Amino acid sequence: MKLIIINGPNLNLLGKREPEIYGSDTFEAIFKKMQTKFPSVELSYYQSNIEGELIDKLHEVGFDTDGIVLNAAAYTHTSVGIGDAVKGIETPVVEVHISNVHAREEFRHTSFIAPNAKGVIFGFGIKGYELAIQSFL
Ligand code: CA2
Repeated sequence: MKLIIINGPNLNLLGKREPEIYGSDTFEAIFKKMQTKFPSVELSYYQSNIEGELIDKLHEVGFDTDGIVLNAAAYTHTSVGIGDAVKGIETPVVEVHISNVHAREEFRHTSFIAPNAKGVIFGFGIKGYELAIQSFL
């Protein structure tokens, strides 16, 4: 099973700032733990702060990967382009958010991805990525 985790803007700062919301582990450390936890999964990881690069990556992997775990971060709430890309590809996408976006500001309650996602996981911290991987297994 081939899965990819795609993280959007500012998630490269995980473990470096705002640990009370996003935890204190870097994504590199989290990713290594997930590789150990799911040895049968060919797991890869991509992060970009640039909307178009995220869209290009969705197009690149969206026809020959078994599943995409997508935390588009702030673009979740703003990007028609990423929403359209998720709609346009074949690979199922599980949308993940570390925080409970529905317990935060109103603008975080909207997602351009959710209508075309297989499912959405939010509010379980970093565990949400593992839950998303499990949902594909
Ligand atoms: O809860 C999530 O996973 C979010 O996708 C995170 C986004 C936020 O805009 C979404 O509404 C919810 C923000 C990611 C910023 O990540 C940081 C990590 C550490 C330090 C600063 C920012």
